[in-house]
Amino acid sequence: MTPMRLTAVTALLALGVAACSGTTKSSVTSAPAPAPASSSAAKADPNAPIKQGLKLAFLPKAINNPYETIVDNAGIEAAKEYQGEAKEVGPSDASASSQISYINTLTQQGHDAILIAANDANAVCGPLQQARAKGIKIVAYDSDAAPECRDLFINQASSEEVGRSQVKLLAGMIGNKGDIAILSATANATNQNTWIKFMKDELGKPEYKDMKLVKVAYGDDDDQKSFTQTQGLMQAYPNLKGIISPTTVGISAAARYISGSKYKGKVVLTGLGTPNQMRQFVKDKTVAKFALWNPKDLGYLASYAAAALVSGQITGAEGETFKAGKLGERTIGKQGEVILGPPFTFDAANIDQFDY
Ligand code: RAM
Repeated sequence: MTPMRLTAVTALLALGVAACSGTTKSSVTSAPAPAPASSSAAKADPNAPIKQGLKLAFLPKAINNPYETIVDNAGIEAAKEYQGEAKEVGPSDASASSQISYINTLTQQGHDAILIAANDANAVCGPLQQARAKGIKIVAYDSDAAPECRDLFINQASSEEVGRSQVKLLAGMIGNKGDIAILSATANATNQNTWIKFMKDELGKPEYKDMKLVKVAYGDDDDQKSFTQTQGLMQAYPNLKGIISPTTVGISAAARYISGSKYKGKVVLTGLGTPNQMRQFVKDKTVAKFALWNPKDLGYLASYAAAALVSGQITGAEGETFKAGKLGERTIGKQGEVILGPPFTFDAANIDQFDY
């Protein structure tokens, strides 16, 4: 953070403290409303250099989620390429309100940007708005916050493509026929809920008329809960033919359960997983195919996008472009969304080529 920014933030903080001491409850609620990203008064300067010494913080859904760790570590490494500093802080569970206190602390510490995989699109909105009012840029990645509360959303893949391709993947393995279930993350997760919406839409097509979605279960991106939920699905739906688990935590827990049960070879499991977590279940034939993107690239892209925002290369408006290091030039789409790329399908033939 530059000295000028620091002074401004310090002054704002001092003002905030002064305003808070001795105020009534009602007067505390009048935080200034920041302008939405698209109406930003600042003009983008694509040739502006990346500012030196940027301070970024990654706030994942939960710090003990191996997927989020890969993403954030890659973002932290990327910051070194442009002489910035990045760190990861976050809650140990992915519940709706678990990130709020972290946002407040990061705001007080005066970071240049907060990057967040939101556990709940709306629960984090107020605190994020307060951060923006202090000049902090907000980049959502992996799981979006409400668009009016962030400057950009770095999406790992087109949400529609993820949702529809997951159904196609499972349908291909069960001959488009039978009862199926979804084992999701938390009930509030923006990314999973968007994918599930497209899965349901895909399932409405005539070619899937013999496939029936009997249940959407939630493992809360908690390994043990996901394991137990899988067990519960098997018991409640004896005719189950397939499960889609669009969460790396869910699919690995479900695979672990199935691999040691009588359902191995009978119930087809697919979803989104990391090759390193899924390798043993592909090798032991519990799982034939699943999908993902490169989580390292997601963190890398988010890191560069935050740096471009803070440096004024972009403001978050549709059509602006920025250079994301080794990933090349990227363009901002509608509603501040930047898409990493298409999902990739892993199977026994290719899984050993990947190490993440
Ligand atoms: C889990 C999380 C994350 C999601 C991946 C696929 O790790 O829910 O948000 O993107 O799965």
